[in-house]
Amino acid sequence: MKHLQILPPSTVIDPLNWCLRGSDIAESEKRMKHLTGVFKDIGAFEQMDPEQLVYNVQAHLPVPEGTSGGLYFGTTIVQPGKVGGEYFMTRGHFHALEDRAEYYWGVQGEGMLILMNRERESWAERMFPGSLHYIRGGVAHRIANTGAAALIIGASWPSDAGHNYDEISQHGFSARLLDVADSPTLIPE
Ligand code: PAN
Ligand code: ZN
Repeated sequence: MKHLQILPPSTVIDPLNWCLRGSDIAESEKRMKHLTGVFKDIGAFEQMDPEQLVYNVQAHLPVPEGTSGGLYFGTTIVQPGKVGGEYFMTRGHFHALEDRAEYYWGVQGEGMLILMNRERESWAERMFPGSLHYIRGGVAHRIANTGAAALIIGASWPSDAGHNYDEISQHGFSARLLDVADSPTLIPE
């Protein structure tokens, strides 16, 4: 049917804010009320507005979840802010299939990609417009917004990677990114 046709793309990315429009797009948002247990300072967390938006994700999912050989693409926007001294950040996860890797890259704003391997060693990479990050399989990943404006990042991951959130929600990362004297610093748990 498509033979010799010239077609518009089924999905487009807005070059200004990297929002996706078109087909096969899933959207999710995480407000403070969805992030119980994520931040260290429970007292500060309880003072936050539960409706405060922390981050949202748009993902282009052109094949069913679990398809081997397929790829997904997503944009994550993390709002600026802190809970106590801890920057707004994503929940973070290992991939369910341990050897599945992922690319992240910085689009707008300033942030940090926080990584932890299976030996529970944690480190971080600075994110800024144009920064590129290859996340190996078996490495848990989350992003934190260390700037004053929204942090926008792009990501692409295999459609059979899956997400293992349980392990991070039970054991956390081995370090947290805190503002220490106006400087993002990894503090061991
Ligand atoms: C990203 C993340 C996204 C939100 O698309 O899913 O940044 O973070 P959490 O999923 O940890 O809440 C990705 O890493 N996909 O594999
Ligand atoms: Zn991932």
